[in-house]
Amino acid sequence: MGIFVSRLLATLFGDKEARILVLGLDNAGKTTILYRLQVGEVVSTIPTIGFNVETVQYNNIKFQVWDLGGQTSIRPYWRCYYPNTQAIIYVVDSSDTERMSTAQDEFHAILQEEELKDSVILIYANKQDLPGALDAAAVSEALNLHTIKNRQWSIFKTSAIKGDGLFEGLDCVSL
Ligand SMILES: Nc1nc2c(ncn2[C@@H]2O[C@H](COP(=O)(O)OP(=O)(O)OP(=O)(O)O)[C@@H](O)[C@H]2O)c(=O)[nH]1
Ligand SMILES: [Mg+2]
Repeated sequence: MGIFVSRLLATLFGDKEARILVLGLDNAGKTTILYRLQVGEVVSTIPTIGFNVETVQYNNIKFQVWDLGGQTSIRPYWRCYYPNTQAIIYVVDSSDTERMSTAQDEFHAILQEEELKDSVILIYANKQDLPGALDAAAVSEALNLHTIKNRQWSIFKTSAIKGDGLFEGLDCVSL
């Protein structure tokens, strides 16, 4: 279909699109979340080197969801994906209490990024199904969310394995 025709259809039928980046430390559950959102199933994952991108249709909006690898050596490449991002989903492994301060550092570095200053911030306190997982209040405290000023943000309790809480965040991304 020609680009003109597809734009015309988009205008007529209100076909909105939003670009979402899924960020967070390695092993947080980002890729599992992406495929839970897209195919509704738990897929087996390997650590992501680079990215995965999929389109998720929800609430009449097409979300282009980018899942980036979270290993230390590839975090510097996250910024290549920042332009034109409507929302960040920052995924935390709520059971990984040892790395909460690293998760906090990386999160606040993202908040400082000029290119992301207008992006909606969603925090997914993931792996709520695991014993010992911190609840949303404890993850909020560990990430110092109370220090965020002048930004729209929300935290959600999620379990990518059970499929809990994942779509609630997308409700917050209105265009
Ligand atoms: N129990 C539990 N395990 C989860 C959950 N989400 C993801 N996992 C598991 O955590 C491991 C890592 O998940 P991934 O989705 O590959 O993690 P990632 O954030 O994409 O990691 P990188 O690609 O290395 O950045 C896998 O074994 C998942 O099955 C969850 O909600 N609960
Ligand atoms: Mg991954």
